[in-house]
Amino acid sequence: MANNRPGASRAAYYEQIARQHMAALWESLHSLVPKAPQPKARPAIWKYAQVRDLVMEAGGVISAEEAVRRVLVLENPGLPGKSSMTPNLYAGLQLILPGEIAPSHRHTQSALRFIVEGKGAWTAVDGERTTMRPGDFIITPSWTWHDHGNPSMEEGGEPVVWLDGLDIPLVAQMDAGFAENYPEATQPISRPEGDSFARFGHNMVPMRHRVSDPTSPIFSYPYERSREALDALYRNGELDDWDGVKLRYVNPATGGWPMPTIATFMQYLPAGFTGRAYRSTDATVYCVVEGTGSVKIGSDEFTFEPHDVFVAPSWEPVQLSASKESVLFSYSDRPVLAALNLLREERS
Ligand code: GTQ
Repeated sequence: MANNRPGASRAAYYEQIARQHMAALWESLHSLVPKAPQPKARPAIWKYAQVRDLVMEAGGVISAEEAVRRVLVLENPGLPGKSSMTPNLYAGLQLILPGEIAPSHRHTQSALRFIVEGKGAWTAVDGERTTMRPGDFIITPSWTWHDHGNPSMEEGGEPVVWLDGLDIPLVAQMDAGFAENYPEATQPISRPEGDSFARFGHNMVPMRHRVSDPTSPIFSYPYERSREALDALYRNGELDDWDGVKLRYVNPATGGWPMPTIATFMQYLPAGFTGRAYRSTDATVYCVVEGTGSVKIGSDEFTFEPHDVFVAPSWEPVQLSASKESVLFSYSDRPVLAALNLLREERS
């Protein structure tokens, strides 16, 4: 048999095999097994100044109760229709107005909340509420009941916006999504606010604590504490050429990542800092807390201001610069890459 059939004949052959649900690997081998990551996700930024009004307008479009979660999904322009920021991670801006409740439910997807604007709203997890303040990092572990609420205007409630980070695309890829609604709007409160922080937030853990859960037992990491640590380290002369001063959040019971599928970080860049280029196979979503500057991601360059959200896909070099002293929160799928021995990084 001749092994170099003309194109038309090859095409006919491909049609024949397609009818049997088969395909010619040799046509796609190079893209199925690339020499280096070829992310479909693109570097992108959401300027808060451009989206804030639209987020607030959502409050007039639908109530939190009807929406269940009133969120504008940030969709990577390279992943249209996928509700994804990166292949594994989701991002969205959630709004809760004074007096509203986002009803209790649970799902196998893990969630983080990074508070962007407004204070005083609460989220309840496992019978405990925590109050939100800008810059706080809050965890909703997989399969835990959670509801969000906001005191009424009379009680001093104000609109609160946070960035939701979830492993929705990863869980969908695994076909491992389960969810259910709680029979009431809010779950019963069984522990006073601050209980989990008292147990796990002070470099101590209860005497007979056994690690039975991969997610951190702390569910709120207050900004004040993280900011203070970064500040002290900078004053003490800690400054990495790539990262500035960068800390990762930990599960205090294990020293590992705070969530099984998502790593979180906070970093400080002094005014005038220009970082060197870094790339890694985890894809990272950044949220600017303080300051202004610019970031080069691959061949794109964006300027950033407080509350902007930007994304660095896998293996795109990232270079951060700060014109004013800046604080950046970020999250990535690093625990997944690391667990599967697929984490590679390069500091150049
Ligand atoms: O707050 O539980 O942005 O279930 C997407 C799915 C938020 C939430 C999102 C969710 C939630």
